[in-house]
Amino acid sequence: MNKISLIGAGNIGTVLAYNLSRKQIGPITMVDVVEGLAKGKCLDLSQSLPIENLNIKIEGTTDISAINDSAVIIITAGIARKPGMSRDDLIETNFSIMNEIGKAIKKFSPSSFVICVTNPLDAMVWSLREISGIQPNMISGMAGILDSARFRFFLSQELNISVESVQTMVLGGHGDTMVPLLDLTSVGGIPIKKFIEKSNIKKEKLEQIVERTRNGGGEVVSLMKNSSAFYSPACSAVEMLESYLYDQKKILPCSAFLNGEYGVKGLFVGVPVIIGKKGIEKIIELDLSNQSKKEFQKSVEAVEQLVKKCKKLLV
Ligand code: TXD
Repeated sequence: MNKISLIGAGNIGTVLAYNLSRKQIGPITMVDVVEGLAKGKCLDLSQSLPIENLNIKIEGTTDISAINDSAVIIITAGIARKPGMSRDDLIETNFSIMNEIGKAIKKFSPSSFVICVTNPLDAMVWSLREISGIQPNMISGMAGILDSARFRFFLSQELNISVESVQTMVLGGHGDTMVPLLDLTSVGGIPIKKFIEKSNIKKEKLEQIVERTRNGGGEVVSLMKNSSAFYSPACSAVEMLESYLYDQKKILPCSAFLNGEYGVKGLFVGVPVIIGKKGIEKIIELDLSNQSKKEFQKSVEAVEQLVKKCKKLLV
């Protein structure tokens, strides 16, 4: 059975559990340290099943050993940003949580495909792999799908075209230095540069959309005050889970372990990957423009600084 474990029963974990329960992919186990939180949410969610003639086992607990033998583990455990906080401000608290969870994965579910969502994303997924010992192809961070979706949404709004017709790829670290690739942005298969040439959109407007994408998370936090985004992150993590469990071999922008690709060694950074039944089956190396190469390198350096902090925190 495709047992799915969700570590973290907060905003994103809750949406994940609801989304996955409707798809009836496999039994769901939700774990949270707050007494009664996962248990209560899973009891409530289970009671929604008869209404929609759904039949899936959903259990909540505070006992991390319940993740045993999971097919997929999605980690959202950790603190989220408050207004004025950067993702980097979360590093100490969330590293200690990744330390605890990484040890549990190593002990109870070492063969799972692990999807990390917790911020600062690229440093947290690096820490999880270091501590859990999971093979690099079986662990990834969710960020690029979300950032690309934000870009697609903003551009579709500007052009008054369906989001389904807007494609793009956002690479690099999940932070202010992320790299929306305009060279890979197309609308109905037409390169966005053609839209600029025909004055359907001004270059300056496109650059504003790039900046709005970079600040996409912060914009939501500033509106909601006490929480960060959760619907779009949850849906993004589900796309990674389904590509793995159903061997869909989708090309997705995910934080993946680079071992020389893009000139990077030993870091998790957002790049295009193929996800199938063997996990991260391939890392796709793009020929980046000189401008994108510079931006990507700057983003890698930002990730490197955070990982240096995590290396100091490793016991
Ligand atoms: O694109 C992305 N990757 C980001 C990720 C998009 C949005 C949010 N991003 C980050 O995800 C955010 O900055 C946080 O670090 C995580 C989770 O966000 P969420 O909004 O779900 O946070 P909540 O609502 O605070 O939920 C976190 C839960 C909460 O219930 C805690 O009690 C629980 O995590 N928690 C734990 N569960 C299990 N085990 C441990 N050790 C633990 N510690 C806290």
